[in-house]
Amino acid sequence: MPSQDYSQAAKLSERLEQRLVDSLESDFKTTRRAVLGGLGLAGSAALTGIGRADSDEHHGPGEDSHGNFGATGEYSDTDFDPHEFLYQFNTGRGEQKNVPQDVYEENGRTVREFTFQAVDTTVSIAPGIEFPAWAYNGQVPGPTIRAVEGDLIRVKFENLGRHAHTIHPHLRNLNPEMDGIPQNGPGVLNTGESFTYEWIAQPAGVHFYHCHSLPLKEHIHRGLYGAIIIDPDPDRVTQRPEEYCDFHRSQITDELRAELVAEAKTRNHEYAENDPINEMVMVMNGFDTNFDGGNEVYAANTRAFAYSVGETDGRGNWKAGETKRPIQIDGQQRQRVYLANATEFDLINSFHTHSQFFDYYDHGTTLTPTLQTVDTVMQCQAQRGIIELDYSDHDPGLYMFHAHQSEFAELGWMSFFEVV
Ligand SMILES: [Cu+2]
Repeated sequence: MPSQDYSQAAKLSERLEQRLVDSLESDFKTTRRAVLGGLGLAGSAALTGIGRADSDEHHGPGEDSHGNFGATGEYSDTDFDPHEFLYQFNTGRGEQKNVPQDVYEENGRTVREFTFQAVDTTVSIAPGIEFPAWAYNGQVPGPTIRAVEGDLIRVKFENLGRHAHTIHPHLRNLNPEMDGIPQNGPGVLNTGESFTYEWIAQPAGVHFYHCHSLPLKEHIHRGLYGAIIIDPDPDRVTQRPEEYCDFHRSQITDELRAELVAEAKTRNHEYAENDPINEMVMVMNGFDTNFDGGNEVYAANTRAFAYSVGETDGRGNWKAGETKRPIQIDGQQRQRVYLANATEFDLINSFHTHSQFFDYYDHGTTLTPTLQTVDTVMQCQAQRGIIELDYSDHDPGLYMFHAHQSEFAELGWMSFFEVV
C-alpha cells in the first residue's frame, strides 16, 4: 500500500477540535457568569432553558469537579468508545458486558432478552468536555438491539435515574401497553421502578427507541435513545415479497423474488451471506452544553470529531491509544451504515459523502433502494435508513463524510473513512 500523508488532515482536524473546545469554554464562562449574576436578581429564571436543572445537574463542562477542562488531545474517559460502538450489535449473545442479555426459545419463538437501566451519568463529547446525560446502561447512544423479524424482544427495564423514564420503540407494536408512553400501560417509571417491555420485532429495518417522558425534548436530548435493527427473515420475504419493495404483488417475477430473498440474507446476521459486509451503526446527535435550547456540539455517536484524523504513519497505523481516528475500511468490502437521527432542537440532520455516491433504503424497510446514486440524504428527527457504499474503485486514502449543514460539520459532525 502506498504511504499516505495525512498530516494536513490531522492538522485541520485538530484546529477544528481546538476551536470547538475554545468556544465551549468561553461560552460556558459567559453562561456561568450570567447564571450566577442572574440568580440574585431573577431567582432560578436564569436556570430554565430546557429543564428544571437542579443544582446537581449543573456539574457541567468546566466545573471544578471535572478537572481537565479545555485540555485537547485524547479522551481520558474510555468508558465509551465510538469506534467500538459502530460495531456493537446486541443480539442476545452477550456482545456487550454492560448489557445483560440472553437468547432462547419460548413457545416456538426466538426471544432476545436485554436488561436496560436508565442512569444519570456524564459522557465525554469533546476532549475535556463532559455532558450531564441521562443514559440507558450508562452510554449515549444506548445499546444497539438487533433481532430477526418475528422474534420477541424482551427488555427488562429498571429506572435508576432521578427522573421518570420509559422506553418507546419505533416498531409495529400491537399492544398499546408496550408503547412506552405516559398515557398507556405502566406509564412513566419513577426512580426505582421497573417494567418488562415485550415487542415483536417488526417490520424489518433500522429503527429507533427513546424515552417518551415529558418534557420529551429534554428526555431525548439528554441521551435516552438508540437503534433497533430488525433483520429481514428470508422465509417471510419468499412468502410476501411485495412487502419488501415498491412493486405490487402482480409485478413480482420469480427473478425479483429471488433477488429480494438474496438481499434479505445479506441483511440477516444469522446468514453467512451477511458475514462479508462491513456493517456500522451511526446515530447522529447533538448536545446543548449550556442548556439554552440549541446545540453547541454535533456528532455521529456522541464524540465530536471522533472519526476525524489524528496521528498516523500513513500506512494505516494510528498512534497507540489514539481515540480520534478515521473509520478504517477494506475498500473491497461492501459497506453498510445503519443511520439514525437523534438530534434535538434542529429540524433535520444529514449525511454527505465526498467523492462517493451511495444507495439509500429509507427506514430500511425495503430490500430495493428508495434512493439510488445520491451523495446526500437528510433525516428529520427519529428518521433513519440504511446507506450502502462501494469503495472498490477508489484509491486508498481518506474520504470525508459529514453533515452537510456546514455548521454541524464544523461543530463536530465531520468524519472520514480510511480506505486501506
Ligand atoms: Cu426520560
